[in-house]
Amino acid sequence: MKVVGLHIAILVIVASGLLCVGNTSAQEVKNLLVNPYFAEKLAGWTLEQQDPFVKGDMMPDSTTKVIGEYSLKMDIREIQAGAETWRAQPKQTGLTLMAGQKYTWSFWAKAEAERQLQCQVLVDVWDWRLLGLDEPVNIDTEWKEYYKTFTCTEDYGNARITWLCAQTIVDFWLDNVILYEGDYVEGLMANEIEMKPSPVDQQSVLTTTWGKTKSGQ
Ligand SMILES: [Ca+2]
Ligand SMILES: [Ca+2]
Repeated sequence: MKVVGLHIAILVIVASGLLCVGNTSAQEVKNLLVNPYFAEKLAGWTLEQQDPFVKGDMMPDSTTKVIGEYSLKMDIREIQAGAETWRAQPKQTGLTLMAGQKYTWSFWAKAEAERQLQCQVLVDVWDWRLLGLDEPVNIDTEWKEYYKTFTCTEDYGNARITWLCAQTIVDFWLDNVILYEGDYVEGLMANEIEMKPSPVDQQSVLTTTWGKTKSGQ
C-alpha cells in the first residue's frame, strides 16, 4: 500500500508539472511599468502636451476604473485645427527594452464616445525613433482590454510607451496597464502580478545604501 501511495504522489507531481508547461502563466509575467493601475494616482506617468496646439489635463479619476481606486482620465478641452496627433500624449518613460525581444503591452480603456488612440513605443529623446510599435486602437464607451505585441528593434535604456491622442477632444480613461515579455496572456490584472524592478530603481537603491554607508547610518 505504501508503494502505491508513493506512486500516486509521484503521478500527481508529474501531472501538475505538465500542466505548467506551455503557455506563460500569470504568475510568470513581470510588469515592466511602475504604478500600472494608478494606485499612486499619476506617479510615474507624465503628459507630454504642446500648448497652444492642445489644451487638456490628465488626472486620477475615482468615479470610473477597472481595478483599485483610480483610473487615469485624459481631459482634452481644445485642439487647434491641423494639430498633429502627437501634440498630446500620456506616457511612461525610462523603460529598458531589448533588441529582438517580443513584448506585449496591454491596457484597459474607455472613452466618452468612439475614438482612436495611437499606440507607440519609441525612444524618449530626439530623434524619437520608433522601437517596433506604431499602431492605432479604436476604443468606445465601455471598459475593454486592448493589447499590442511587438518585437523591439534595438537595445534601449530610455524607452517610452505612449498613447498619441490629439485626434479629437473626446475624453478617455486608462487603467490596468501592463508591459511584459512574450506573447499576450489573457486576464492579467496588474494588482495580482509582480513588478520587475527597473534599472533606475536598482540604481537608486544602491545610491541610497551607499549614501547611508558614507554618512555612517
Ligand atoms: Ca486603477
Ligand atoms: Ca473633451
